[in-house]
Amino acid sequence: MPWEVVREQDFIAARPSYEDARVVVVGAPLDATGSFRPGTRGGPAAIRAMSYCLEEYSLDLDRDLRTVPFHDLGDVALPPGDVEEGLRRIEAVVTRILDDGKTPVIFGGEHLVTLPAVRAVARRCPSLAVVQLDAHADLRADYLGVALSHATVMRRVGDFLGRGNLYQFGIRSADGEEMEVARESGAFHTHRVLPGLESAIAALKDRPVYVTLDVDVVDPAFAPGVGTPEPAGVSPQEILEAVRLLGNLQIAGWDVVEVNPAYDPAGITALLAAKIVREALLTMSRHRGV
Ligand SMILES: [Mn+2]
Repeated sequence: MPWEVVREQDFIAARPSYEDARVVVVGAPLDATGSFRPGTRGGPAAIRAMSYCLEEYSLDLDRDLRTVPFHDLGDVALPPGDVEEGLRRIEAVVTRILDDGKTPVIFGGEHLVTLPAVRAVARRCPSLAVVQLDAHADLRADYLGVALSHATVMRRVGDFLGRGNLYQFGIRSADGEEMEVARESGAFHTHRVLPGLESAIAALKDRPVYVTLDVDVVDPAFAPGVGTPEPAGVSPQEILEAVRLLGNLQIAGWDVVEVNPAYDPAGITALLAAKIVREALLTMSRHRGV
């Protein structure tokens, strides 16, 4: 096998068969470059554990997750201490999922996991747009002299995809240099998510889209379990509405990153992430006619 994965508990309603799945969930528990407080390596397991708090049925979508053929592959085995090798392994696993004709949904892990995932998806979808829902611009050229970091990840994505293909929403933290770079983004909307997204939907609807959802876009009152909380974020209702809106697009890949169970004593951040994933799986599959 070109990959090595570690399997424990599945996300709720995942099917045992990889072969029959149209969508494949995989964990990427990277926890190496967080700039404030570590713990994201526990993110995928926490999201899976809290998924059992939810119904399979979505009242808002009137659809049941048990009707969606998706598989939970487990977590990519990442070698401690070697970030670049970890990124290579994530890219290899996502590439394999895509080569098998399936859509990847990635659980972080820190935000840097988006880089190899987008690389893999963009190879198959040259006209790819990336939608980022995040408190932070993540557009730094480097962080303390290091190019690969959760604080630089969207700059790196823009470097190879073209920054005009990057659509950013909910941003409420950046430095002056990042704001200069942000002008080159296809869209850069601060503080709120929905109004900007509604105005960008027309530009996005005819192209493949990769969604990267950093849970710190949600206010720390609702999502305290993140590496770098930022006050004054959006509500869970707003982010879930955004997820359902994005589900109308041609989704080529999706990630939910930065869940940090070390700072999530009640599990509410992982629970919100699990609900985001459920709604994403249901909306993606509706579009794909599954
Ligand atoms: Mn962030």
